[in-house]
Amino acid sequence: MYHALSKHARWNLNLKCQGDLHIDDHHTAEDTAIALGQAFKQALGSPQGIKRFGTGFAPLDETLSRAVVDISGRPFASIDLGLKREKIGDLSCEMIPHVLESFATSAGITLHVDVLKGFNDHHRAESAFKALAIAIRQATERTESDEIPSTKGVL
Ligand SMILES: [Mn+2]
Repeated sequence: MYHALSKHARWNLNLKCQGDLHIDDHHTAEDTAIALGQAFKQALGSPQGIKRFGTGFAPLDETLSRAVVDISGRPFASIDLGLKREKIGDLSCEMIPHVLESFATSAGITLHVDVLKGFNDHHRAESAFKALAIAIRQATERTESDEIPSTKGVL
């Protein structure tokens, strides 16, 4: 899913993790998301001249996901993926929204991700990350202006 995110957000991502999978997948999933959020924030730098808002819709066969992002400096996440299985591969489904929440919190962005329809949990998770990638790519696009995109002048 990180691969789908980085591919479609057009990031150059190289992620290495030494986790504690002998216990479970919680820290590996959560802490990579926190690190990714921090790296995103650092790579973006000043929000001067970015679009700030981004929306992404991604279908995967019967599934459709929507992600809406605001590079706001206000960490908030509302995630509804509606996953029903316990696991996808070796990853606990409960960790998938947790990854998105952790990423949003550490990146300091407002993020809403909803799977609008779909039956297959693998499709639901994958399309959610693709929708997020599209939304982030749009929000971080540069505009002609180098203004901070906020009426308050700060983000
Ligand atoms: Mn946790």
